[in-house]
Amino acid sequence: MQSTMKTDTEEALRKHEARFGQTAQAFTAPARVNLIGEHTDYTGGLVMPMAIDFHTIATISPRSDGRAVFYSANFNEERSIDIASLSSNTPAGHWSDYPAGVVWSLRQEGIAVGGFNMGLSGNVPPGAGLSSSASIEVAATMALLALQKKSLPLKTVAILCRRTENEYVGAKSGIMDQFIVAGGVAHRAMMLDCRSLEFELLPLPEDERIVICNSMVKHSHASGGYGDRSDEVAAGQDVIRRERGIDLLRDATLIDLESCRDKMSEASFKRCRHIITENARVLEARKALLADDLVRFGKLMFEAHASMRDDFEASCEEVDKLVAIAARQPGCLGARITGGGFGGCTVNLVKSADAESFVEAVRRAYHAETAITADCFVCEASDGALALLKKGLA
Ligand code: GAF
Repeated sequence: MQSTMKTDTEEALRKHEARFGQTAQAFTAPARVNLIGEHTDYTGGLVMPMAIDFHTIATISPRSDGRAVFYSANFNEERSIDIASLSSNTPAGHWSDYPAGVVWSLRQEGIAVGGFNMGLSGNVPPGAGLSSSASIEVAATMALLALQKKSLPLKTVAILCRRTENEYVGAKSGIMDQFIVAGGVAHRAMMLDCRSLEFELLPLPEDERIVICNSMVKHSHASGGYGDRSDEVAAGQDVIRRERGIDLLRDATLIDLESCRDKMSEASFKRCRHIITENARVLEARKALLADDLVRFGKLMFEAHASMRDDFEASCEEVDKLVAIAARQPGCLGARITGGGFGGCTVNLVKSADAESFVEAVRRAYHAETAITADCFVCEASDGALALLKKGLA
């Protein structure tokens, strides 16, 4: 979809000029898919996402009245905010909370932002578990930094966008999405250590493709199960810290967890078991990728799905159906739910030669079972916002 990025950017710049009567600069951020390592990021664990070829475009031009005016082409809606009055308790439960939260978060970082007009547009499906919110946050950050003639390193960009999400929007997410959307590299997956923020770029296989299937069941992180799960994990982690002196679940074993079983709820026990086994799967998946053992990698994806479904209880009937359908298709090596859960997408590892027929077969079978038409795409690992900017493609 990168081929549409240039035309979409030109269109976004034209619309900005028509709406605000000013020429603008444009900045782009991709979406992401997580290959393996779900709900491990906010416990300082391991994840393996890649940036993908969907995009959000933020166009920006200055204004002199100290106001932030946001226009969403997707919603055809405008919102105007007095920048001086922004505080962490002003979110409105609206799409504009994400870019407004970035202005607030930049201020926490010591970067004061003057008035501006910002246009937002893009093709990241919202509520699908592909990080539409991180994509908006990172695109808005790049635009606002450019307006202030500043740049920040990857870690700082990711941290300030996560702060937007946690402290302004009010979603308890980890740092994976913001990090990969800002720091992704074309043709590579990234294994990110969410404790140290050190990362390793990993080659993707040549004979297999990553296919995303959208169950079309929408989720929201600011409400619902995500927050409950993170509370259940935190409660379990507190017990392990107290009882075993182990700070983070990534350093705990299943034996450590078992020894604390009667001191935590059954829910916390199962959530922690998912996190401990999932961190181990990420390490195994890295080894498999480096050894070009995609059969092993796919098996780990199926196991990760079962753990999200049974221990983390963050899947749903439709997504489970998508995974089961995928598993029956020729050339499918692995399939699992991706992202926060409770709906959204599956990520599938499919032999290149079977990828197109896989898409058709999954759509057909899913529709037959649920009467829902799934969006399915064969996707590419893309550059993150910083690499796009560096290459002059933002
Ligand atoms: C969402 C969150 F935003 C991420 O931080 C991560 O926790 C993910 O769900 C689950 O792995 O995308």
